[in-house]
Amino acid sequence: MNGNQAVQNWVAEMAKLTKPDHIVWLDGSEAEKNRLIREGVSTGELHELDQQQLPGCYLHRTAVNDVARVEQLTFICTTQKSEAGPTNNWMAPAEAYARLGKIFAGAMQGRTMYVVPYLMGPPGSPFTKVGIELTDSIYVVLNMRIMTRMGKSAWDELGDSGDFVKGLHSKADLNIERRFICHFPEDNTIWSVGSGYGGNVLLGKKCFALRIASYMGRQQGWMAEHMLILGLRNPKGETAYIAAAFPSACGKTNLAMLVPPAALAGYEVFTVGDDIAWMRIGEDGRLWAMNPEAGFFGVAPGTSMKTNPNAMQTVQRNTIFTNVLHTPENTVWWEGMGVEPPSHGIDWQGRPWTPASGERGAHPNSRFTAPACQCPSISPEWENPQGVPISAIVFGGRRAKVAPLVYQSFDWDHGVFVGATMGSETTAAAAGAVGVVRRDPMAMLPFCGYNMADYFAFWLEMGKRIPNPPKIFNVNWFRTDQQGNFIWPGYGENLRVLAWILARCRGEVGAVESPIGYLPCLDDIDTTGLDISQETIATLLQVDAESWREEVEDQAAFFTKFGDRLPRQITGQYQALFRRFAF
Ligand code: OXD
Ligand code: MN
Repeated sequence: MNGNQAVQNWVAEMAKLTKPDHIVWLDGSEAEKNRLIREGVSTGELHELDQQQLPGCYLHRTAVNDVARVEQLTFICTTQKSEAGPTNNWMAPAEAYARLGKIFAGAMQGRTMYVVPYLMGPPGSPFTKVGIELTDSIYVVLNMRIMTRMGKSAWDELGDSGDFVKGLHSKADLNIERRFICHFPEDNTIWSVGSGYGGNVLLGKKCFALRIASYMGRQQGWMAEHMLILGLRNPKGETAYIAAAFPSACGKTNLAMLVPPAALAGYEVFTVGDDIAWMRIGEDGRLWAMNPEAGFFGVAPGTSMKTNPNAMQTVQRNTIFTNVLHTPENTVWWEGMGVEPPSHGIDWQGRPWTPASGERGAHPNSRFTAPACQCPSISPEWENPQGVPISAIVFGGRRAKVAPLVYQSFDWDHGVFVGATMGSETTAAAAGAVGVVRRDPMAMLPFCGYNMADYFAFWLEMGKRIPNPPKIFNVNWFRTDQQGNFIWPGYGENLRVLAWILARCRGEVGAVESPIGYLPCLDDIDTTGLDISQETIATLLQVDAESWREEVEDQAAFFTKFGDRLPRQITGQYQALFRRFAF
């Protein structure tokens, strides 16, 4: 039990609602972890994997109807509907509390309520915020223990203060009809019920560190973004930091942990974060970024020694795997792991599986939860309380056509426009159709806690406030040929593009001006040791006016949603783009 009166009152109130049999206050100790693991294993919530091969690793399966974030059931509950904006689902706070209150009523009967205190950010940092999650799931507790700084350090940071984000979660009956993820940014509160899937229930992550934090950040003058943060050291020994926004399952984790190709000896990449960046203006007038998380909740399929050796090494111990294939050796396997599948196994739905079945062994959105400190490429600066200074902001999407490999915006305002017009082909990270282009401004469409028109305005305002702002770029690793094959090798080779980006930031290379921004000169992307023709590079950098016309029409249709609230600078950017293309 913690002596903080505000915490005690709130926990008592939530317990009165949910009626748990027991309340357990967590301190984050090893003994506590071991006890919870033993309990999770005894109830079947966790399966202990082979402890010789995978020490400290466990497997969990979610309900079959509960394998991804549910955007249609995710709500922003502000007093004014217009505050949530046209891209969020909205419910009035009173209605949401009443509706969810009915589902929460008695939902923890026969269960234990865990009081999980956690920090987003390292202790003692000006960026750091405190959250408390009340949950009836041991799986959630153990994941929160990896993804956040959980336990005593949070109680210490909070002291007597009432300034913490209040999260309430219950699996309830895992019924999709009674599943809601509601955010009350005016009350610093999150209520999530009826799900056991990470993105819906690890409340420090998407719910707090993006939706609630973006709302807080606008009020307090800092930014909460769906961005990885990496450091790149060049052969001269200079390290610069990049923050990059990509929609879910577009390779943020791979990029953050990039291994430089052998041909580019002397470069090194350092991982600061793979999903979320909180950014503030530093005293030196630059933008400084911090990763508020302490672990990675990465997509397993496609992760291999070839695509992401650092992630593979990170998940060899103390990792929770969710919805992957369970092998006869009591280890795990997933599609795209780069090793032969086992002759048989138990699939993500708990059913017997063989490769011949033609079914997937692991769910496409199956995950690993692993401590960031285990990552071989983790940056020595990743827990620096001041964060790291950002030289470049990079936006990117999954686009088979249209977007070139890389281009630079003309200035900050144009960069905001580039971010606001991002589009990407959908993936399995959210429930719904896969492979359809959807507009996803700054990769924040599912995560912005307020009206996105105001979010664009806030970005524009930040540009005025940052004396020495980062340069803004757009990348696309996913361009394909007529047959649908990727024409850029991606993965470690993406370093070649990052190197150009940082050379631009340092004013070391020129560029070609195009209607959409500055493109690299053909020779400025270093292709040493890469088997790629100059024609392919030229195709990758092509800006085809006809496809851009369609693209721009689609963007414009999306923006009509915002009506008069859309900042006039965005409309101005459109007009300028039209003029440059001479459409
Ligand atoms: C994630 C997501 O899990 O974006 O990071 O869905
Ligand atoms: Mn994400």
